[in-house]
Amino acid sequence: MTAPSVPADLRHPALAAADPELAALVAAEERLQADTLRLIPSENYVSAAVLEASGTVLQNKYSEGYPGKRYYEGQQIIDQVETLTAERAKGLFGMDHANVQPYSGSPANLAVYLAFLKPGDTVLGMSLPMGGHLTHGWGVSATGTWFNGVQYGVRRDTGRVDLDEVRDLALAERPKLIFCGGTAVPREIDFAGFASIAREVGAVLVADIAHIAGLIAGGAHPSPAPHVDVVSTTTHKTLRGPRGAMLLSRAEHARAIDRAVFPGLQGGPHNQTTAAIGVALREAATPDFRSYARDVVTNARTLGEELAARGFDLVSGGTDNHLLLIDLTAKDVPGKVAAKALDRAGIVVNHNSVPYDTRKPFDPSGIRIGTPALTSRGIPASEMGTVAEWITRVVQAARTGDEATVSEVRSEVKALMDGYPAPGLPVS
Ligand code: DSN
Repeated sequence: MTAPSVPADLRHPALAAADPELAALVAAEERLQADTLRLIPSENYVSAAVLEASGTVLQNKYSEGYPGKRYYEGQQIIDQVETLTAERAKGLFGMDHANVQPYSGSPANLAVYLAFLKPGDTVLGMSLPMGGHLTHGWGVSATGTWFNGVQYGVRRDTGRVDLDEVRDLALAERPKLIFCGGTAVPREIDFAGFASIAREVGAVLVADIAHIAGLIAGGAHPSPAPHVDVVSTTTHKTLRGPRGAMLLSRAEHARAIDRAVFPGLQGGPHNQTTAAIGVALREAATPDFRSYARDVVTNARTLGEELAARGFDLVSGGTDNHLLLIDLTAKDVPGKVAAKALDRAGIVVNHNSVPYDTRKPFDPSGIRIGTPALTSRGIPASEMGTVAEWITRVVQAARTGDEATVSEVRSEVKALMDGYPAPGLPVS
């Protein structure tokens, strides 16, 4: 992917003419994304083609229902857009059925509950502070309020999921639904191991692959397809598509999933997003994307080694995927203080709870970082030592209040970013 060399203020002429105030904000965000080292593992840069598809006239159409069975007329083209995108999703992920209408990951997961559970039924998922997602049955989420959420975690000594513990919980609680996957899981997910437990207790197994969908598509993480009943994923993380989601399933669950998404939860699908998902799926089926997925993992692994060599405490000791979870307790800096200092230095991460955290979720002990976005810029593993050194200097500066170092790093970050233009963004 190459970045267009159009100045930011000329890229959206109609917007600039109609609403200069918002156009200026868009241009400023473009500048920010161009100039900073974006390490939030759930973020990425989409291609110019995905951006274009997201802003098309497809957004003008209502199309409640599914191809061939709509509640509105005029679907000659929209049906084709949705069918093409769903076929690409099925092919790429090797599942029988694809629903490409969920608005995002949380609605997609809620649709899974609606498809298979009644209020009060038991769901087994990874707990949020251990790396899971709100919608895997965590208390403050609707999924932990309307359903009986039972949660597994990671072992204190390894930082990894213990399938014996998951099995014991499943046998004791007899969940109807089991989620595997999460939002702060640096290690490979054992889909076969979870499937064996789900079979034993008669539960529906859902793989939430939102974070690793691009790695799976690119062959850099094992696929859940042979093992699970349902796959839930967002489309905008490692998969590098627009903000959206998909539910894939075995044929026998297709009707339940479709009915849960519409009319169960949603109205009209966002057709411009569907098209952009289709574009991203086409991109993800290319050899270039396979290289990208491999490079994401190589970069994360290398960055992890460089950070560990500088005394950082990585949850589980490292990573198998795109993500690193770092416990800053030994560095004597709270995660949020470090994350804010890194942000001032042009390195964008998020503060994050670590397993068994003694601090509160809004002021936790850790930070979470990942390599999908920097790899989309083509930044190679040979630069990960530099990135680790910046993080080391800024975390130290955060502890001592050394703003001069923070500013110094910001200039160095900008210089490196100028050498690696980001997809879809202006280069000047
Ligand atoms: N908010 C997403 C993340 O950052 O991982 C999960 O939904």
